Amino acid sequence: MQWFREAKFGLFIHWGLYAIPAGEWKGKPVPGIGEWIMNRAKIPVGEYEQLATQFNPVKFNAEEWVKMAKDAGMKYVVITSKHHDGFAMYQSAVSKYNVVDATPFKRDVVKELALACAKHGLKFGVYYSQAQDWHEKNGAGNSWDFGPDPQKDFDQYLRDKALPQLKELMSNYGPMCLVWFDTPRMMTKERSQPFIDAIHQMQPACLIDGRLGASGDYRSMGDNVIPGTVVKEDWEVPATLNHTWGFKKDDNDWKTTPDLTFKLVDIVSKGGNYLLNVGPTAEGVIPQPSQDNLRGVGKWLKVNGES
Ligand code: FUL
Repeated sequence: MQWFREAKFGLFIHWGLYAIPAGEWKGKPVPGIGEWIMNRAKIPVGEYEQLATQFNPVKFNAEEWVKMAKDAGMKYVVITSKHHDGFAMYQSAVSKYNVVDATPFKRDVVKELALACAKHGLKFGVYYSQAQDWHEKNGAGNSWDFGPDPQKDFDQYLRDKALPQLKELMSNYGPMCLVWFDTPRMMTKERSQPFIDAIHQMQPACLIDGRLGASGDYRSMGDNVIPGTVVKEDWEVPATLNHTWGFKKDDNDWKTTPDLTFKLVDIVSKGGNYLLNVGPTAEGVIPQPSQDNLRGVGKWLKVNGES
């Protein structure tokens, strides 16, 4: 836990195919958070997966992202290796539905970011949606194509996709500081245990967040929720800079540098970590206001001798 307790401030990155529609489907805005567009608009798998053929973020530059995180005073980076839409942002032998095999881009985003973090001295971790996988007939969450969850062979999905993909992530990307699991629907203690075992066996130093399904190494607060009092355990607040995690072109309601700085100090003074999210565009660019506001926090930290 030592590094986590000292880190205090991290960069969360929600990036995937949902950055292409950016909150709009067939000319209509879709309400809600951007990375949920497939679910909110009930987009059939066959249609949604076509987005992969358009994913070509030519402006993606992992080093620039990592440098920005450093400028902000952040100490760790966590990227969506697979969100609920089921699309892997790394090369996976388990499923061809991934950024290297299914897109014209053909570059392993997780690898590039892991290397850039190692080069610049930041810790690196991955988000992995272990339960919801709207691309798979037995994954949780996609009722519009595959019917209600209780009728699915959820264990088949866990066995054949989620666990093997987690093992790939543990094997091929160097030291992971943490795995950020999420929305533990149907994740009983028994179903969570193989994930814990794999991580403990393959990377004993890797932390597990609080949303796997069994108790993790620290507590994950609700999205954007800062507790009012001191919390006894180690904890982290995942939060957005606007109102979405994945990029939405219409969401420009950015939190300001003073607001973010206040929240950081509030969280750190109560003993927690702040994991602040950016949603890069389909071209691979972190929206400029996000960059500016985060760098503003870094400047404050420097002036006040904290970074
Ligand atoms: C939520 C997810 O459903 C959101 O899409 C996002 O990833 C957030 C951090 O966690 O519960």
